Amino acid sequence: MVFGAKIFLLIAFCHILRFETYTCALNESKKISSVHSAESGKYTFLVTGGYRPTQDTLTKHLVSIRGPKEIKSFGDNHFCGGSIISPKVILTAAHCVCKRKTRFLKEPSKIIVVAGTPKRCEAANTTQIMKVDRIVRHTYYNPKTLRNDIGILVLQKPIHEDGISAQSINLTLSLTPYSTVCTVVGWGRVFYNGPFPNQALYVNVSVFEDSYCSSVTKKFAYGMFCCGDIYDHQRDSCSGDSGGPLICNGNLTGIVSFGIGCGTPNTPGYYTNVSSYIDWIRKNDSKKIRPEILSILANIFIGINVV
Ligand code: 4AZ
Repeated sequence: MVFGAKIFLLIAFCHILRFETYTCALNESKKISSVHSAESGKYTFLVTGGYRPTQDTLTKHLVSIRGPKEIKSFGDNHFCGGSIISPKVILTAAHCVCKRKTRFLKEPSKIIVVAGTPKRCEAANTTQIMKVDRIVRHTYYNPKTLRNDIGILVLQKPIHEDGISAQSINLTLSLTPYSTVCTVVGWGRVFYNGPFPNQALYVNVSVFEDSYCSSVTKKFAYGMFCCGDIYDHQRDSCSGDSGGPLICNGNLTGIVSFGIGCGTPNTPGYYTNVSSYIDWIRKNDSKKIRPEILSILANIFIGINVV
């Protein structure tokens, strides 16, 4: 092959890589554009069916993922949750980092990450507003089936971790047994189509058996698990909680992914199983060039040298 053709191939390859980095699967998530008013008195609970913690030890792991500009006031651009897994890395859902109903990733400049803010609408002296350097979504994320609903935001600068307002959380490395009681933390709607709370809320749910998760929806697949409370169907995550943490025994075990409404009787919430994606997370949380890409590049260069 002539030298010019090889250079052309190399440039084309780099463009394909760039394109791959900026595209992702169709996104089913609905953009949160308006805040509905709560029908007061109709709902017993404040996440859906959640509570205000008396001792808040988990919100320090949670960040608010927001659009680039507030609409009217601080925090009204919140659309998803995320978890701090290292000072520069936020783990979230793929559907939070993709443009709606497209395979395209949002631009890093169109997302901001707010850490150290237990109250969504109030900037405190612990509040850290972070810019995004790089966005990654799982290569096989599928917005129709919601398989592989996992994504990473790499920040431009590290979050200052003080152990109180902002702190990394450890990942759960192995499967969590059924019936384990876990906690979702988030600023998601307090009931289906309801308002978003100011304070991050907790909801305790237990891990259900896979056979039950798959009996409720055909979407259930590898890399997911489902949770709820058999005695209280209102205990659930909801939109705005998406991408945020489900924490079991102090570790990050699930990422809020999807559901059939929120708090609907006999329909659990579905979570991305963090322990199924440990290798993917490790591969994508740093700037290292993937080994398979290195080898393709090396082949091209060796080819050029040989001819
Ligand atoms: C959502 O729309 C959503 N009940 C997230 C979680 C659940 C439902 C909906 C789980 O982002």
